[in-house]
Amino acid sequence: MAYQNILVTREENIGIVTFNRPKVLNALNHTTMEELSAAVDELAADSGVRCIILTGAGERAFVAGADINELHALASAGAAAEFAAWGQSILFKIENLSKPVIAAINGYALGGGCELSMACDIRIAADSAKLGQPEIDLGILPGYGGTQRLPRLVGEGRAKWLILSGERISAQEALRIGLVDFVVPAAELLNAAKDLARIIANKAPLAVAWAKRSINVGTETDLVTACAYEASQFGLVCSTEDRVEGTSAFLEKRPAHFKGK
Ligand code: CO8
Repeated sequence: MAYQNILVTREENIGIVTFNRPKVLNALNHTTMEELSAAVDELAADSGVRCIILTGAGERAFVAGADINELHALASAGAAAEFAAWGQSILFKIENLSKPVIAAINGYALGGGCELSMACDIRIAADSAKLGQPEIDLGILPGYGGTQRLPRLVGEGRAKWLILSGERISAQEALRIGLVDFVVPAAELLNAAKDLARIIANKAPLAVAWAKRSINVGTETDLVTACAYEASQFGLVCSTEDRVEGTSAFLEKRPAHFKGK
């Protein structure tokens, strides 16, 4: 598919999606969301891709939010609710993808941009990045899962602080409260994301996919049920050729060659 608002590239076994509307700080309009959804499908179906990075073009923004022109033009409560639910379904697709997704936050990650990063598995931020949920300043509230994922990540009080005040925080503050996982110098961001993606991409793909699923399912349920689910996934992963390869390689003191089988 030809994309207008994003770039989709591949490096070794890593897929990179770059939001590419730098003039509007990579704001997410309807077309960009449609393209993001298509790119995720494309990279999911590509067996050569084992890990995905999302980032923004230019030095200023990862994604500065949903496109406010489109929010301004929303005609009815029903249309707005539907628009939000549709966007949420794309973020769920990222969250539930069998391949890990890393957000490389190179600048502003505001509103829908912060929400998008929270649907990713791991967030690495440039030291110059700014994050926040400033929807309150527009007379609205987060609609791409921010009221739900933010408290799960940083706790209810901090989520209420950020969502009710609209305050934008530094990458260091985001690290302190657990909104991002790593902060690196801006010039090193993409390489840091690629280094991590490469490490993950060379692990056993089914073990990676099912470990991700076990964490996702488990963190949304009680501990006993979650551990039972983990045991079922452990059983499943032990039926793979990669389990035989990984354990044999260790015992034979050689590198493992995983096939995703
Ligand atoms: N939408 C559309 N255009 C934008 C956006 C945006 N979110 N953000 C920036 N732009 C545009 C600006 O209008 C400006 O355009 P122009 O050059 O034509 O005037 C250009 O990008 C550059 O921006 P600024 O001149 O404002 O740059 P500054 O450095 O002065 O400020 C900021 C940078 C602080 C990032 C500022 O642009 C800003 O506050 N942007 C808006 C951030 C925001 O409020 N984001 C949340 C949007 S709401 C949202 O994401 C809801 C998600 C859920 C929706 C669910 C239903 C669809």
